[in-house]
Amino acid sequence: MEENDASPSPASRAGLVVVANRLPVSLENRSDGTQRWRHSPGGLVNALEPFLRSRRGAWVGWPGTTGQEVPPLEDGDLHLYPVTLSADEVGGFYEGFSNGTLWPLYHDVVMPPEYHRGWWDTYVEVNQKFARAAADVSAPQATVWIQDYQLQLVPAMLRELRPDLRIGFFLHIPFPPVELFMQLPWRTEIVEGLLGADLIGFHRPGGAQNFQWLAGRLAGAHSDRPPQQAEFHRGEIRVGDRTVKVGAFPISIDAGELDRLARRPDVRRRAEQIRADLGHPKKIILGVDRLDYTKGIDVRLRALHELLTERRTEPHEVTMVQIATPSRERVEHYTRMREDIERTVGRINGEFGRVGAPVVHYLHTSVGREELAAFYSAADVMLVTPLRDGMNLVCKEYVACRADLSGALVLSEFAGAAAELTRAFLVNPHHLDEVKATLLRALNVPAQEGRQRMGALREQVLTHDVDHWARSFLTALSSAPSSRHPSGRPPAPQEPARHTDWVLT
Ligand code: GDG
Repeated sequence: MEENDASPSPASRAGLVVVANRLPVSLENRSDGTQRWRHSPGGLVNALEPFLRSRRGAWVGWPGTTGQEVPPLEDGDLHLYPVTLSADEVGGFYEGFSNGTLWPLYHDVVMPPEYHRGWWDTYVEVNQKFARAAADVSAPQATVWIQDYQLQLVPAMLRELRPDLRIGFFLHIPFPPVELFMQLPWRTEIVEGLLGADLIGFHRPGGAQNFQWLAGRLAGAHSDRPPQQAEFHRGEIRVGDRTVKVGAFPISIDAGELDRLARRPDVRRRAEQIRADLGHPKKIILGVDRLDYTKGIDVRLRALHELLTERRTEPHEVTMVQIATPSRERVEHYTRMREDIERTVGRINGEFGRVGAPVVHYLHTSVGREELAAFYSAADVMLVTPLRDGMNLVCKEYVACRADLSGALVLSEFAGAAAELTRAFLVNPHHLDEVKATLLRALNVPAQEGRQRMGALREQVLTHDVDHWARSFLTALSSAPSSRHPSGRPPAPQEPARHTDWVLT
């Protein structure tokens, strides 16, 4: 990567800009005092980076270190524009308001959200920083695509700074039911922040509907204007002289790339090696998640524990691998959840494991992409049991790795992906007996039924990939009515979308 000393000159400003909490790379301080950039894994990065790179765009985000000015840099075809944050800002904005307030609130309050005025103040200040950075890096009339719950105030702040821009916002997590959102002391500010966009995208139509209703109720509520300022119609919200489009755009993965990766001979050999290392069990069950309380890792462990206790399955027949990628380790709910999960793993292995043959292999680590594809290829049953998940990319990744149509997917009804992957073994993760029965069905599915199910799942995943998602969003954004573009219409995406079946609610 090449580093530049200065902020971007007008010539190097980008026509397509992604603004996200994190850059697709992190700057790491090493023990020898040197620094290095590392690619950071995660749903959002996996989804957007290839798309943006192919369009020579810019990415604005936090580089992962605190209190250190990091100059803009070029990473091949991608222009990276770091936003510097202090340790206090990370504490209040990221660990506090984003992950201690918004994350649990938007995930059905599966943990109690905390409301602190100090966190909110920092969230406002940091959103302002991101808005200024996006204003600096965007070419005249550029398209700016703001990502996710950490940056919900940026659309309105950016519109204030740069009314010439075309602004899109996509929420990667669920938008909550109205009665839960109404708990938020700063609900009006959040709704008004989002309404600065020309297009607001959600994974599911339900999220878009919830937002539309709230916009009608809350926009303008703190001003002298009469309440109910925003009027909404199907897929559109009128705010003063502007029209904001709202829609559902279910995100996906680079399915073709993963399909090819999983077919590679070295990845297949590694999958066989994993089976051998596990002692050639009859069935391998796999879980892959960020270690997060929304993902229902505890649910699947409890289900397995009860099935073993009731002798409905035998320890020599099944082996479970749980890859739990470290996540948000400074947030209190996460430390407690990790202790609970690790206690349950220890209990299962203590009661049912043998020397050299634990029942659950628990890896608290992040593995490389090829290794992950090998695990997906080795697993007979993939267990995806979130209590609530905006979409969930892991289940789609598993399907993309099953070219021979083997394998079975158990999927929570509360993941956004369940609306598309209807031939999975769908399950209510709050109903433990149902999880147990469904896991047994998946472990014992007749070969022909299994192949039919996997064939249907692959059809959906391979034809609705991340490229399709991004194009659908940008096409909708380019056609969204815009009130203040002084020099005419903003540029359309470089190529026409292959599909435009995005859903208006
Ligand atoms: C948010 C929303 C939505 C995980 N462990 C490793 C690894 N991963 C990769 C997976 C997958 C990604 O991380 C996780 O994506 P998910 O979608 O499952 O979940 P979140 O991180 O919570 O993502 C979610 C998503 O945003 C996109 O909109 O679907 O609902 O919560 O890609 O493969 N990758 C590697 N090693 C690991 O150990 N290489």
